[in-house]
Amino acid sequence: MKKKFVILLTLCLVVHLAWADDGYRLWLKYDLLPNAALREQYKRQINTIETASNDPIIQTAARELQAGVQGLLGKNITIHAAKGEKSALVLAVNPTDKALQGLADDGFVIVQRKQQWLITAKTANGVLYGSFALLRQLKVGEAFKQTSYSESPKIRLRMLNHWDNPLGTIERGYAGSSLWKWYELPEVIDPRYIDYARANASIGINAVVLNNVNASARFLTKEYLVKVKALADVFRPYGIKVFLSLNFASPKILDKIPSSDPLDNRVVEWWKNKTDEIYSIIPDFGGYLVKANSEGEPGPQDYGRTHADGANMLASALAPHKGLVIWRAFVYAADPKGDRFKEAYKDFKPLDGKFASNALVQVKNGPIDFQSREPFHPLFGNMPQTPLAMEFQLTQEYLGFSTNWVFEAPLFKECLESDTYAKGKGSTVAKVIDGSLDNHALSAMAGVANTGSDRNWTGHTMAQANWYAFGRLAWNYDLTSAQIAEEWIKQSLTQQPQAVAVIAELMLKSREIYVDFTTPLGLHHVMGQNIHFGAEPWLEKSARPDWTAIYYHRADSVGLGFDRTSKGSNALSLYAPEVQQLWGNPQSCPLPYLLWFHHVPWTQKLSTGNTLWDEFSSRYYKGVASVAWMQSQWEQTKPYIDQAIFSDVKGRLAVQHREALNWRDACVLYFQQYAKKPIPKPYEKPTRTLDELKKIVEIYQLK
Ligand code: GCW
Repeated sequence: MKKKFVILLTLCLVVHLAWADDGYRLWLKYDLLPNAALREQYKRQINTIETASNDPIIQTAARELQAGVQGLLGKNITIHAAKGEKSALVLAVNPTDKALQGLADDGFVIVQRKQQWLITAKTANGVLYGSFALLRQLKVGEAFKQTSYSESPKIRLRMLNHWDNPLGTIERGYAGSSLWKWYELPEVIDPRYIDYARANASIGINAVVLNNVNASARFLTKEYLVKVKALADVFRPYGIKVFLSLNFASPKILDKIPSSDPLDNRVVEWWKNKTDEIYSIIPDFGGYLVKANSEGEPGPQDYGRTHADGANMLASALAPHKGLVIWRAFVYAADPKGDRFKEAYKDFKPLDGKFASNALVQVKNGPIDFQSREPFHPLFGNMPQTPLAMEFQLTQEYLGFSTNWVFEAPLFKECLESDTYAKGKGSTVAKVIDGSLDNHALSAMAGVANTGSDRNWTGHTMAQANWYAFGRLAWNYDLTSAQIAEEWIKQSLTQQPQAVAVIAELMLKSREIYVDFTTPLGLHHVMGQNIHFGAEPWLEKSARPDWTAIYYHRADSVGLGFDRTSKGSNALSLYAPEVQQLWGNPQSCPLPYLLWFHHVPWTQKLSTGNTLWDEFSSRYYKGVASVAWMQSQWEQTKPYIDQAIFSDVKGRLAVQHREALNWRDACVLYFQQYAKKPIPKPYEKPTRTLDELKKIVEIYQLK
């Protein structure tokens, strides 16, 4: 009896282990393709992998294809030198190939010709991306319909920004600690570094900034540079360049130079020597990312110099090595009477045209700070002489950390598709970023990484899709959110059509649901002061006025919202006239942006037919109900999803529901004090009091 029980238990465990999926493999699962017909078709077509090149990147591509084909098709295949055999998958770099004309260096062509598959590109990187594209096609279970298929990335530098600190913590990281084990490096190479590189390469990411923009000067010491080199060596065969964030006061901190003034020769010399040293260790080092004169970080303004002075000093140290300086525009002076919305514009607009040719200015998608919805940043379209890089945040600082399910592709696309009207209709933010609007050769899109040491990389399994979506959109921002969601689901979770449809719908609605139960109608920055997932609309005092909630929502007995028209801060005037027209009139301003630009009376009738108060408070109730809907929809996927992932997401949805209720009750009760109106029918008044909710927030804030 005992023995039988043990056998049964062991069996259960084996079955469980074989079935359990911990999310580690992301979208790179090479399990046998369920579609047998397709499998047989590809099996006939692919016998060997041929490559004439010893280039490490081509070798990476060949090995990845080998692993992929073996797993997906269940067929052993070998890699060997080019022989021109039938049914070979041939990898070739051929810059003069006519088929590649007009494609970017990283672009590729996949051709089926004379019973061969050819992946051709101008560079080894292109071949790598082509190989991953072929694998993607296999993984999603589709055959190539065309005999010739090509892609070319729209953005040159597709980069992740890690906000990782030397001691292993991550600023705004919700998926464990840093992936980089600084203490063990350079001697110990965690195999996870390789899987990280594979994941990035598979979606076209070709650059990473390893450390936090609130940078420790320590990263520039010899001791750390050899650690950075070890990572650069791992990433190089995956086509990924390494960058570092720097502390602008490094000359002072590290070598006691009495100043860090960018126009002081000792400082110029210091950066030149340091940069030369870095390149002697890492010859293909990418360059520097800089947060300066922002939130207490040092910078050129400490010496009465401009951001351009600072950037150009570094740019000239980097230029002989073809390195880049990426200078962040996230700056805002603490002015109680001002409007933070306008700060970056005020500092940077006058500097347009003053940056060196190897400098880019990196701008967050919106003017405040990665809120669940922001209008596009007014610098886009207003600095035509400067290549502007986009900064999106993948880590969900203001989107519910890793307990809320928010698919960010719609948020990214909303910004990229916004029209700046800088050169007339169609001057989208995407065209500013990709350099096509103003003819810039440099272009970059950065995502603040959401990765960490959690086994599934991103804490919430669904947040893997944000990493994936970022890479895919940086490569091709014309992909739709629906396409990206479907690709990701089919590669990561399931190919069962009904489950794919259910999950895709959840993903596509998730961001709007989050907006509804947190900050509807353009409300913004009313989250908890330290821990940014809870509501704290009553926050009146902080170290700076623009870190409070009341600075932004401006609730009073008349109404709600920040007047940024000419009667208010006039931030609207920073945009082109067409944009001003779109957002400037409270009667016609699209509801998602209403409270960003207008102080609207509680009693004003909106386009929905409801008054502001009724619409606003109803959104919170609808948002909570939508989370309950997400929970019930998720149940439907149970038969088709790995059980470990199913249960984990189910648990996180339950947490999201609890948090949504907290947001709803806190905001509805708080703002009701100003609106002095009843909760609209058919909704019930919250059963908790405002004081009770304040207590909950206090507990979360660890006050
Ligand atoms: O949103 C704020 C974050 C800070 C961050 C800063 C920035 C790295 O709360 O944690 O610091 O933005 O982007 O520099």
